[in-house]
Amino acid sequence: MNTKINKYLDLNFLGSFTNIEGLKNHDCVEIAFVGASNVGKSSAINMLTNNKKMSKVSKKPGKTKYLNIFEAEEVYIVDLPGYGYSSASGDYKRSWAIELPRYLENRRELYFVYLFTDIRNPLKKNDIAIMQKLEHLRINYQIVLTKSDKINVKDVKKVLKETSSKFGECISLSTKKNDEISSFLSSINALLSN
Ligand SMILES: Nc1nc2c(ncn2[C@@H]2O[C@H](COP(=O)(O)OP(=O)(O)O)[C@@H](O)[C@H]2O)c(=O)[nH]1
Ligand SMILES: [Mg+2]
Repeated sequence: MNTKINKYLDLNFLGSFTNIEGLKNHDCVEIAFVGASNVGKSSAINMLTNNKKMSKVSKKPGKTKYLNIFEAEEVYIVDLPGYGYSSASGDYKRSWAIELPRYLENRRELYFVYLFTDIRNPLKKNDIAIMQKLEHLRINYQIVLTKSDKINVKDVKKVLKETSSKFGECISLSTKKNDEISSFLSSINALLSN
C-alpha cells in the first residue's frame, strides 16, 4: 500500500476555458477525465503530479467550473466539468450539459477517456449515458472506480470484478493508496507509448 511511486507526471496547468473553442490544437495524445461532480477527478490530477495544489480540489461539489487543461511533455489532460450536480448554477450546468458533449463530439485531439465513478455507488444514470455516447462515437475509455479507501479491500475486489466483467478492465483508485496511483500512472504511460 505504501510502495514508492517512481515517476509522476510533470504536468503544467495551461488554463481553464468555458468552451472547447478556447482549447488549442496540438498533435499530442489528449486524455479526458470525465465523471460526476465530486467523484475525485481533480484529486486524481493532483495525485498524478504529486502536487496537492495542481488542480483545485473542492469539498463542495461543482466547483471546478470549466474545462481545465494540463500539459506534460507528450500528453494533454483535460479535466471536464462534472455532471449531475442538481443545485449547480446555470453557468455550470451549461458547461456539463452542452460543453461536455460538444467536447466529446468535436475534439479531434481526444484519444482516450477515463470515466471516474465513486466505487461506493458506481455507474449512475449519467455515467451510463456517457458510456453509450463514447461507444457511439467510438472513443476508447476505461472506468476508474474512485475513493477505494472508503470500502474494504474485499469489496474493492468484488466491485472491480463485477464492473470489469460488464465493461472491460476497470481500475480502482484512492488518494491514499500508492499502488493504485502507480497503476493509474502506468495505464496513462501505456497510452503514451502506443
Ligand atoms: N477518501 C477519499 N476521498 C477522496 C478521494 N478522492 C477525492 N476525495 C475527496 O472527494 C472530494 C471531491 O474530490 P474532487 O477531486 O474535488 O472531485 P471532482 O469534483 O471530481 O474534481 C474532496 O473532498 C476530495 O478530498 C479518495 O481517493 N479517497
Ligand atoms: Mg474537480
